[in-house]
Amino acid sequence: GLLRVDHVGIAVADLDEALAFYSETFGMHCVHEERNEEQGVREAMIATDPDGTGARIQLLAPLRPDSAIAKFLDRNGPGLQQLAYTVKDVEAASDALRARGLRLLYESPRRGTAGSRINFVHPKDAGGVLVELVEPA
Ligand code: V0V
Repeated sequence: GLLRVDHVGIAVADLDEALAFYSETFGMHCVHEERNEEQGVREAMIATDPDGTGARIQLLAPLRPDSAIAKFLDRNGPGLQQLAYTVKDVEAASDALRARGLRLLYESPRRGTAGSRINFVHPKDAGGVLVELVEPA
């Protein structure tokens, strides 16, 4: 099952500009940053609390024009792109949702932030929300 909200993902055109905005405007700070070539993103996890153990926001900037984030930005402009839940076992959670008739985007999990394993529910099967399942490393 779903354990908690892991993070909320926001599509941005420029990661450095977005980091500066969140820092200067909301006093949030970066707790993790990486490039994920497979997903075509540069991403940063930002938090309100010093150690980043509370709710986190994932800023997502495209690395390539054919990436999911680039396509989202073209269609919608910047904004909320995904809602991610922590799960204990991403395969088990994916199978349970498949059994309920939902489409998972990947047959087997892919690599997500900080060595996590991830999969996604198609937004058309989840009330218009791109739901991500995250099994932390
Ligand atoms: C598309 N749609 C969305 C959506 N993206 N609805 C809600 N939220 C979104 N983010 C709608 C779109 O408007 C269409 O609605 C419909 O879904 C199907 O669109 P499509 O043309 O078939 O599909 P695409 O090409 O827009 O792709 C959508 C999907 C794609 C979700 C399939 O974005 C994808 O593969 N996402 C998973 C990977 C991802 O998002 N990677 C970046 C984050 P109408 O017009 O038909 O009504 S990487 C990440 O999160 C990491 C590394 C991490 O967390 O660790």
